[in-house]
Amino acid sequence: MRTATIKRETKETKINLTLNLDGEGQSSINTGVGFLDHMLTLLAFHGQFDLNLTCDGDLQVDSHHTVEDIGIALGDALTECLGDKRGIYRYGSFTIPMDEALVTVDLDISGRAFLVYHVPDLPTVILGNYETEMTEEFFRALATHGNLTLHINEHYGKNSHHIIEACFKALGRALKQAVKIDPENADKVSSSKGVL
Ligand SMILES: [Mn+2]
Repeated sequence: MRTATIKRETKETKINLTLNLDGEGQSSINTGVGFLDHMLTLLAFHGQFDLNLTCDGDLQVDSHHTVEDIGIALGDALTECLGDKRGIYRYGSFTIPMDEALVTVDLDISGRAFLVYHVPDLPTVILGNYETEMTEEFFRALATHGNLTLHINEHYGKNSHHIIEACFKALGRALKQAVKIDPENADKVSSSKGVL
């Protein structure tokens, strides 16, 4: 089983996270940010990961530290779960429609952290207690700590909830493809260099 437990504590957030990459999409998530809980539940479901997460963050400030630090913890967990990345398909691409919104996520578990984020149409600044500009910060933290090349492209959309939800669902589906073990190459690293 590819699992990781991350405990991360700073003066701003206290996070406990367990990730099982070979799970069934079950999750128990309590971050104090309802919209983020909703997004991470979808990410786990569509990625078919099991994810348990609690965060006690400084929400009296805003959601910034909580959202960013959860991205860091999840990226660290992904890196730990994947180890030397032997056998994985490595690449994933998925396009998700969510009512009027359409988003594509393309990713490479490359060992080189890079985020391309083209999501220009978020008309709503705050959803519950979640600042929508934190979406980019979450994905940057995840890409950096998960050592992912992550491209997120919104094609169009009007409703901020729909657009962000499409991002998370597409990420879940693309990750599911990329971390899956290729049975024909289960003992090989998917790079001509021999290392990812
Ligand atoms: Mn929703």
